[in-house]
Amino acid sequence: MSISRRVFLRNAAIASTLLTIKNNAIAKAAERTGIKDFYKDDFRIGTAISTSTLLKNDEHMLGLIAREFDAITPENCMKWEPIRPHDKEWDWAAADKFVEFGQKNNMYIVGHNLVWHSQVPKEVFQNESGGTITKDALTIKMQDHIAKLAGRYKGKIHAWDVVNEAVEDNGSWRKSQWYKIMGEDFIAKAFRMAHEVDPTAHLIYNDYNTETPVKRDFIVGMVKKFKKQGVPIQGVGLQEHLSIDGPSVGEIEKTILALANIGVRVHVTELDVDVLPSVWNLPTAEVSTRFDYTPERDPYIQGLPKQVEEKLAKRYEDIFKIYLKHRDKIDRVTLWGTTDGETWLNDFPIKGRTNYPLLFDRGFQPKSVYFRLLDLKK
Ligand code: 9MR
Repeated sequence: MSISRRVFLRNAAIASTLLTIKNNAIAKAAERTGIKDFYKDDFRIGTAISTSTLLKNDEHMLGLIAREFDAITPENCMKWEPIRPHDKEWDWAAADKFVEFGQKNNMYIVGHNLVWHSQVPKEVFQNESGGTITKDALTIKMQDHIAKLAGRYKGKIHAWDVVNEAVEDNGSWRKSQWYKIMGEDFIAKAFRMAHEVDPTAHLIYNDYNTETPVKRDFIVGMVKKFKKQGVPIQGVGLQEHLSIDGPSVGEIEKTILALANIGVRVHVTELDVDVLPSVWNLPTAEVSTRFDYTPERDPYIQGLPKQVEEKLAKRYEDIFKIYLKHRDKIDRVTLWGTTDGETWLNDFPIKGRTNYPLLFDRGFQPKSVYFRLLDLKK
């Protein structure tokens, strides 16, 4: 049994009694009851919370999250479609619970997200007769949305993913409805609006495949231009939906360095490591992509073989070594979910597979990868 696993088990058993013995060295070690505590001098460790966890008030999951993480992101409940299915219809239930939970546990609360091409009702882009809305009218809608959403949680949300995924993998603008109707300055406008509504929130541009050189260069160029124009952007989110085989940590490092170099903070916003056979060469997080299910594409239904588990642990270790090396540039490392049972990767890009991308297993127990990450901080 590794030292970290022993420390973990011992901590779970004796933390409560030892916490009172403040100056005792053993008590100090036992205070580190979750991975967040092991990394507290480096960066925050976060997770995404699902809508069902919030609405069901899933105490098992919420207890685990409170013990292990000190930053939270709503996996879906603040996106346009779920929170505002129709123009005048808002559903605040899950989002309010999310913010309350974060406040109660003193967490760094991330809002996700204000402007995205996905999970947005198509009527947002239509006028009353069903035609395409004008640029001015869409600008007003964007303003209204940001004012209501960021305004409701003003002073409570520490960071906003203001714009999500505006850039294609080939290093060009994504031709979203936002882009087509408002032009490329929809991004700068969204940041200015968010800053006006909540001047203390840290504002982030968030994207995936940021390790791809052409995409990285494009994003760096965009942010540099924004900074020059005084657009209030303070951070860039690297989603880090990675695979067990790639991309290389060298490319991840180049992105961290390039962003730090232009004066923005780096946030790892949606980390997970896909262990299943890859069925594509397409962007890893393009949510519209789907493939057919076949048994060969779902090889680990009965459990993850030891050697794959070891490979996963090693992959996480290599990735975290790079984050630690650049801890001065990184504010937060957020996992995209807590347990393997709830990951979006069980259904993407093929529905109904059994994936193992996170730190906790389907029974809510820490996996060997979790202990490997504690070992890095021994
Ligand atoms: O994890 C989210 C999943 O439950 C949703 O069905 C999906 C659809 O939009 O969005 C997932 O989260 C995405 C995140 O909001 C933005 N980056 C990519 C994430 C994975 O698709």
